[in-house]
Amino acid sequence: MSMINKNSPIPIYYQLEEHIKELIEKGELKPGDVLPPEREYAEKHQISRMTVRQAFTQLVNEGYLHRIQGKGTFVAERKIEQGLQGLTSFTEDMKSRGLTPGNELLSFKLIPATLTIASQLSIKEYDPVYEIKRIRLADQLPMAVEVNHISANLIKGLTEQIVNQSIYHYIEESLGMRIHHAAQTIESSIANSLEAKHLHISTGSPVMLIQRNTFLKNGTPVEFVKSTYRADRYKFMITMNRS
Ligand code: 16G
Repeated sequence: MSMINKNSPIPIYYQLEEHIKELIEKGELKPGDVLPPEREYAEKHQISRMTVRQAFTQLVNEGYLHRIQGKGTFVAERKIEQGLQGLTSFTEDMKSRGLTPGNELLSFKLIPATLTIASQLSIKEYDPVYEIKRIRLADQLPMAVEVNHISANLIKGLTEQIVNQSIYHYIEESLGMRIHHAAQTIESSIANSLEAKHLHISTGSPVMLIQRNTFLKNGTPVEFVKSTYRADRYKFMITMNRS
């Protein structure tokens, strides 16, 4: 029996959309499952293919489904929800979700600070900084591309081995410094060809660009980081109190 009620004032595409969402939420349709073709849905529910396409498009836009050219429409991976209340590291975030954090180190260099980096880190132009480019993985899937700049005079002894694990862990546990607060901006953007390659998405796909300046208690900047997150794998959550 079709769950579409043609006499309802609720648009048919929306009823179908809600029905598919429910199947995904109940786990009857799982990430990676392919959906029956639009034609099949249209025949089964006696509705037009245009209506089915409209429902699919909405679900793609909301991140429930994704299309692969020539292959079909698939159930997307669930988005990782990150709270914005606590100041956490990528490694901590993934572990707290039961996912295995990983890194693919793209480059690790000691370079002289440019004027922009120097002003972000409150150091002098040409002072030594570590520039660390990493792909951040969760259960081996790429989530973000991250470029950190860290003052080498403040955070001493960083190595490739350390940055292949957790930078925050090294700063706090090995150097005994306390990361205290951060200022972060989040904006939407689209992936350039290099980011797209690293994140396994097409050039021009939506991404979230996050910039974080992190400080010690006395206000000394610890890092200046630009992260590009896959918008289809991540969402941010904030709880707000009305005073
Ligand atoms: C997160 C932080 C980044 C920090 C990194 C440390 C965001 C947007 N950025 O990715 O600023 O450098 O964690 O991670 O959350 P790690 O300790 O695992 O190396």
